[in-house]
Amino acid sequence: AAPVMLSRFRGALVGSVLGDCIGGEFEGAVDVPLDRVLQHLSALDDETRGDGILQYSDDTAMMRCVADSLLTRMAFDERDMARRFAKEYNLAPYRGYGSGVVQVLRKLASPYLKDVFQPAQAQFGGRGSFGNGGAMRAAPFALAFKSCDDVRKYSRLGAMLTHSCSLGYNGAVLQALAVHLSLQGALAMPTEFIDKLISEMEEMERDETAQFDAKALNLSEFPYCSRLHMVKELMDKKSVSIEEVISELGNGIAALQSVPTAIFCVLHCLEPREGLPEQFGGLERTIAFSLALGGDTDTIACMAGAIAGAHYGIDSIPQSWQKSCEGVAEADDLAHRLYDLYCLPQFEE
Ligand code: F2R
Ligand code: MG
Ligand code: MG
Repeated sequence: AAPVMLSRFRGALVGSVLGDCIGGEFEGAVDVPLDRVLQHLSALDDETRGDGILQYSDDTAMMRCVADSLLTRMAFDERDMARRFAKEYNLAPYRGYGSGVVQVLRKLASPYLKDVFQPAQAQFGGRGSFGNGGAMRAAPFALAFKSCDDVRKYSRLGAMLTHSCSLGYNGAVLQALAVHLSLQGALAMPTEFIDKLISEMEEMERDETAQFDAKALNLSEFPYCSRLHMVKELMDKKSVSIEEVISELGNGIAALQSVPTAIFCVLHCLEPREGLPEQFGGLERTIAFSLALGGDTDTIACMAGAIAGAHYGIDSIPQSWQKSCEGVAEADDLAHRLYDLYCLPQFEE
């Protein structure tokens, strides 16, 4: 089973980078006709465009910091991870970071900072960020840890370095668990997969802070569970329009409006879909569908790409797509090293 698992690890991180690079073209767009998406994707086959032409953004920059930190420290080390985020931002501030999170990243650079979770807690008048920045970089937690308990615990803490609102860090846990389950082959049974995620979020949203945040933001009592129930309803429908996905699940920069959406993109594209080329495999369909939603396309495609990549494996990703995106070789290397770490006995529960 080792080669299959390694292929899934590689698929997860390379899929995440591809989603970010390819999805960047439409980030913030309101109406994205499917024709434009397909045109953008077929241009990736044009060999005259040169290697690595599509640049990665903050999604990949921060995902690499998470993976590098877990690999170097062989554990979750909040100070090391925070330092890497700050250093990366300082080196390449032009990667399209969220407008709020940059304040956290600047504070994290201070050598005098005692509590690395404090800058995130000061965001948005003390309410913390509910953006999807914790979720977009969560995939390495799913690869590094064997048990669901550890994936849950460390993806939550890793997100809290920048996102202290429960909507922000719970979105990161949901994304990490989705990748983790997908690595285990759970997408072979889509209904069980979504049911498992619903029961995980039920547990998390019962928490007092989660209940408080949901109320303060005028949301339903169990916001992630409600969205995941909607994912399940949409999964059961024969045909689902782009408009329906946007209105029911969202396509925005908030974790609540993008993590369940990314999960839906993967589930919806497990089968061939009208309007998407017949020759497309599942991962290509997932990326194409994510882009057609518009809104936060780099991040939705990045998260969907990680979940789908973990399911289909590295061989499902066209070489031309891999060649077109910056940072693919580095992501592949990180995936190999995380796989080696995952196989170490001391990394077991
Ligand atoms: N920032 C972007 N895209 C915008 C434009 C980039 C463009 N490519 C360019 O520069 O040309 N994308 C990236 O940001 C998202 C991840 O953001 P993150 O890390 O969560 O940042 P932040 O600042 O914490 O939150 C994002 C925004 O959400 C709103 N928000 C969050 N919490 C809030 C709260 N409690 N109250 C009110 N608003 C809150 C704010 O508008 C934040 O700025 C990804 O899409 C990544 O790709
Ligand atoms: Mg981005
Ligand atoms: Mg984005």
